[in-house]
Amino acid sequence: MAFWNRNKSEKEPTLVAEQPAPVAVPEQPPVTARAGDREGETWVSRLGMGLGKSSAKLGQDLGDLFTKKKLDQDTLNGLEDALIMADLGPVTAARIVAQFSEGRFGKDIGDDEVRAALADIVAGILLPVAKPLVLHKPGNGPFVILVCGVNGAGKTTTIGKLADQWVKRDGRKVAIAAGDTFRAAAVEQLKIWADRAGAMMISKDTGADAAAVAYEAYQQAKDAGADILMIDTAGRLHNKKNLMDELEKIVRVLKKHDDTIPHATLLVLDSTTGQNAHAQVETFREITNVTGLIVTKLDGSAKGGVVVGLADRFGLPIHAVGVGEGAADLQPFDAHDFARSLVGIRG
Ligand SMILES: Nc1nc2c(ncn2[C@@H]2O[C@H](COP(=O)(O)OP(=O)(O)O)[C@@H](O)[C@H]2O)c(=O)[nH]1
Ligand SMILES: [Mg+2]
Repeated sequence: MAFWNRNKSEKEPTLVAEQPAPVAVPEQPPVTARAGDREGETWVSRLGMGLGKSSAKLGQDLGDLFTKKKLDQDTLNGLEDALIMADLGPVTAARIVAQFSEGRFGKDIGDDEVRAALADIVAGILLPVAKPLVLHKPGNGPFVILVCGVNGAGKTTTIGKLADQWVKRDGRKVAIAAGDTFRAAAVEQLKIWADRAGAMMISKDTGADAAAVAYEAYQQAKDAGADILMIDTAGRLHNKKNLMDELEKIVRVLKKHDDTIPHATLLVLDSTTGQNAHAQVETFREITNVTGLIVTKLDGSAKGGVVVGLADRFGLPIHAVGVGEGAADLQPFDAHDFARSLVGIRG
């Protein structure tokens, strides 16, 4: 089956700069509503509105650069700067500019043609990674998904959205394990999502061993006949060693049940952290076998271009993107729509 798809009471160190992340689970749109059902609004337009922050700047820069004249080196340098400013990263920006100038250098080129050409090039980078998460039913146990990422990236929210969609849209039986055992509020937040989705929630007391939660959750999910088990984890560990130890232990104990577990390990990245997302991918790949990405907060990000750099550099599948806080705001990642939106092509 193809899935297209804080109340910070204490100060805790993270891998990235602290960012305000209210813990409150927002009001949901009606369960049957999808982003596309909102009046006159498709998820792409929602992405467009959000990416507006990224594309407004890039769009403006492109407009200033290309005023119907021959494509020269100065303009290409300006284009490279504009792409870097839009968070695509220097290596990817240089690659795009090189491809763009091919066959166009010294020729007259207008604004629309520039946007269309750039959208094509960006889509070409994104297409290979725009892959749905493919679920299967392994033997008699659930399909196990380990969800990792730094504090505030959107792990818990993403798990809630996935659960909601898989239960309500696909009729799957979903279990969720509260592997972020640091704070009661973290478990509570997950429970609200699980209850709303109609998913089974498996948790232990605050401070419990996350690996023990994961180990027992698998057995309980299996006994209950769950199709999917998602394991939430903490990203607020004190340093990389702690993070590594905890995730490794979770994976190790899961493998005692079955060597093929976890079947997927998703890294959740907050697009508003821009280039820092690269460091997060590197760190988590050292720690665990990341099989795919989910990029969140594209609805309000001025740094959506980072997605292009991530795709270009790591080639990891991007399964879905977060475009809001509601259950319907997790959407399949569409390479062409994203590319067009980024360079400011509407509709
Ligand atoms: N606008 C927006 N907010 C999001 C999105 N995903 C998560 N959030 C918010 O980001 C904050 C942190 O999310 P959370 O799931 O608690 O992060 P975690 O620490 O990784 O579990 C919460 O306020 C979420 O509502 C998204 O796609 N768009
Ligand atoms: Mg969380």
